[in-house]
Amino acid sequence: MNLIDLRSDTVTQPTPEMRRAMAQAEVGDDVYGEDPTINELQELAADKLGKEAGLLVPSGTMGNLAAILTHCGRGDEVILGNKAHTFLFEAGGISALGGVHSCQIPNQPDGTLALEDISSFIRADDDHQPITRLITLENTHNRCGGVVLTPEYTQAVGKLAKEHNLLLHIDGARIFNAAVALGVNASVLVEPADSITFCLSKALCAPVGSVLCGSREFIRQAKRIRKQLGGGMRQAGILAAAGIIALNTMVDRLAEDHYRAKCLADGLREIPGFELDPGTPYTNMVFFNVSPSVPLDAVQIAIRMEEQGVLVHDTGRRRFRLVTHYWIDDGAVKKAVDAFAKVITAG
Ligand code: TLP
Repeated sequence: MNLIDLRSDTVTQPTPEMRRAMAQAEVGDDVYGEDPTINELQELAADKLGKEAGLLVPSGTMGNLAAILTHCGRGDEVILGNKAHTFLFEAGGISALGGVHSCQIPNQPDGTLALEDISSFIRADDDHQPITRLITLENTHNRCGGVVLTPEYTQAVGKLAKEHNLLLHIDGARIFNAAVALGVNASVLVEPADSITFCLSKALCAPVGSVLCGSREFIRQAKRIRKQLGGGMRQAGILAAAGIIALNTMVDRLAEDHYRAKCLADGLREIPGFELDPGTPYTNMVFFNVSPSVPLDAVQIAIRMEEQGVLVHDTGRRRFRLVTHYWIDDGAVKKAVDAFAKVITAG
């Protein structure tokens, strides 16, 4: 039985075109900067994001970590949201490995950090306090429901950062989902940022990899940090080959994932006891709660869904996140909704 996997867009498999390109990729030793396919990908990525240079890293987590460790020294502070992926799901790497102090401020439901909150948490020049160095945003914002940050908001944060001599990093793991949802170029969304990480291995379907982009000087420094973290890869052009296909062919089609997320949400809304988050979905994620009237909790529902051939991710005792992606077609959406209805009716 072919499983329908709605746990994340990280589960996407490379397309046949990617597998062919990977088999034929010209490669070299990238620690010497000699892998032509990686060099091509890095230039393409930087170009798409309007930055001077790019650096292939094995994961989004390493991209964020390398960026923050490049921007901040030990004891410096980064302002980030209390629902930021870097705060919640990156194993505390910035503090464990970089000695970077995090100042978490509340994420608003729309994924933003209130400008007045950011301002009020910028430290005074005082020996008792860490030095505020960096602000980090996330676009799309995963735990806030896959919501999109607008160019206007990001510009406002960039302006605030400049006024206080701070740097701005964007965790843009799904920046192309945001760009497609807003109908703008991704470069517009990251223009005020000093650095940005985006992932090839999520909705863009490449098997491995993220790219960190920024100025040439920033990337030169980040490359050394990547080496320290053990992320200097060798003939990884095999991976970059898939990344090039991802950037060239998989971005515009993200609109299909967003459409299918809407269809999925419309179907789930009809199931008694399913309470969809207001506004969901914004991009490719559907978030909902299961009301106390349903006798099963989220783990029990997930187990029964797996028996029906559908993998789903519980993000709380009565909460789910479902993610659409390239390998979820219209039929899969229908089967998933039918399976949920069956599981809930059977109790
Ligand atoms: N997110 C994963 C899980 O870790 C939660 C997912 O399934 O969504 N930034 C954001 C906004 C992310 O959502 C993720 C992955 C990352 C960074 C980290 O990327 P990887 O998994 O490549 O380290």
